[in-house]
Amino acid sequence: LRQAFLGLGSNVGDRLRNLRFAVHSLEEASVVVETASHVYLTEPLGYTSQDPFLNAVLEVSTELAPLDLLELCQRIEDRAGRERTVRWGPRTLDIDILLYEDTEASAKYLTIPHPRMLERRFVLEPLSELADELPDRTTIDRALAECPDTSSVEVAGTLVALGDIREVPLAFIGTGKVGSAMAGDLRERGFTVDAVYDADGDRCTEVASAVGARAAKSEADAAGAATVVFVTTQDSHIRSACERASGTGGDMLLKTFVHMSGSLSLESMDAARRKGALLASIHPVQTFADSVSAARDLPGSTFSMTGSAGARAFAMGLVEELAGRPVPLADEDKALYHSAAVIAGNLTNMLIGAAAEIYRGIGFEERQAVEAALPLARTTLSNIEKLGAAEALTGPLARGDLSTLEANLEALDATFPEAAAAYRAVSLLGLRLVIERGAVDDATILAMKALLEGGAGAEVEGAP
Ligand code: A4P
Ligand code: MG
Repeated sequence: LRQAFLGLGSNVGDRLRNLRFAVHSLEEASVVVETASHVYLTEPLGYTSQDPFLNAVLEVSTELAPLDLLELCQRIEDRAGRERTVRWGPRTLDIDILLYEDTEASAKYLTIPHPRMLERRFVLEPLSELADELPDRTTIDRALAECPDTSSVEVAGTLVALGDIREVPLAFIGTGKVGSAMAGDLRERGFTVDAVYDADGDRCTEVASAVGARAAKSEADAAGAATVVFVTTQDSHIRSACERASGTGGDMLLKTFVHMSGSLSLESMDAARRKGALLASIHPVQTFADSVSAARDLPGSTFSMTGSAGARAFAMGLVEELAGRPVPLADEDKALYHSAAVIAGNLTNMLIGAAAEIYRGIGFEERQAVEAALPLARTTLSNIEKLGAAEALTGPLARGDLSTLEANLEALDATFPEAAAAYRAVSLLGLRLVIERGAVDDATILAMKALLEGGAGAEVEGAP
């Protein structure tokens, strides 16, 4: 795949819609839009008695050769209804090839880099967000400093929406813990929550009045007037909710769909994407037992974000407004990302549960069992925080204590085989930490490994 930068411009009709039409049409043609700059409001250059432009720059990856890419861009311009009347005059959509790999070439129909880009602040400003240098190694910052153009070029918003992020009408489909917490929190921060929808009508009315929004009658009704549609249903309902929300009416080319699932990729909202909507997902790395704690814990959380190019700048802005810490994530890594959260959160819970069950089995009261297990878990966490996982490791594995290890396994095999299996599996993983600590000799590590791999009842010959 080849890397290129495209300059977009529009000053006729619904300018933002035209820029988004370009993004959508490029993606339909298998040009991958990797990143998008902010959208800039710019004073017309050249033929100046025309309306201000919106300009943006896209970084794309493509298999198309330069001339084929040019032809595609011109086809998209034509489909956007551009009429070539006045040179440098008004246009619904202009797509210029600014850079293509490190190419420097001039032919009859195509010059790369774009011949007039250095004289245009409306190209260089957005380009400077995405690229560092030109093929001749001049930095973009340098080109900007030397640019003779003094016309006004101002950030106007993102491809999601222009203007103040707080004035963008939002809708929430699904008002469970995270949806209602998110809607409530955004509303408190001065955002505009236009509508909420929940299949449970009472819940819908209740949350709607709590966040000062309209209680919508259907997914499509909720999405109707919104620019950004949060699909905050259970994961298993995201796909169908999204299909219903984008099924009827409304111009999807002006909407962005956002889900907050930790494990689903953006593909789950494909119904909206096919109609031209931008997609993003944001996911707080946090556990929520109820709505109240969700609202309290959202700010300050780390949020992973994935998104189609046009939606990323907006999603980032949103997380920052929530006082969260955004971490960009590749969409295809979503399942793996989620598995880490399950291991750190849920599996820890399950292991503490197993420990408490063992205590109970040997006569501890329920309360005594929990009181025994929790302080140990807490100290372990704070030691990991202070010393790192390897240095914080204690116990038979850390000491290379084969006989205790063997006694543990034998006792568990006889009374609680599931816990024995978990003990073996987690300890095998933990041998990395033992090796990292470097306090146990290789032979003992091998012997521990054999013991752990042995499974229930396996005979292990002493140390090798
Ligand atoms: N061409 C040569 N090299 C390229 C290239 N790297 N990318 C040829 C794209 N096209 C290239 O372009 C004319 C011919 O340039 C094409 O047929 C192609 O073979 P066009 O898009 O058909 O005509 P145009 O857009 O009217 O002319 P041009 O020269 O592309 O105009 P520009 O340079 O795009 O300027 N002010 C603000 N604030 N913002 C703007 O976006 N745009 C223009 C148009 C004027 N003022 C503006 C803006
Ligand atoms: Mg042009």
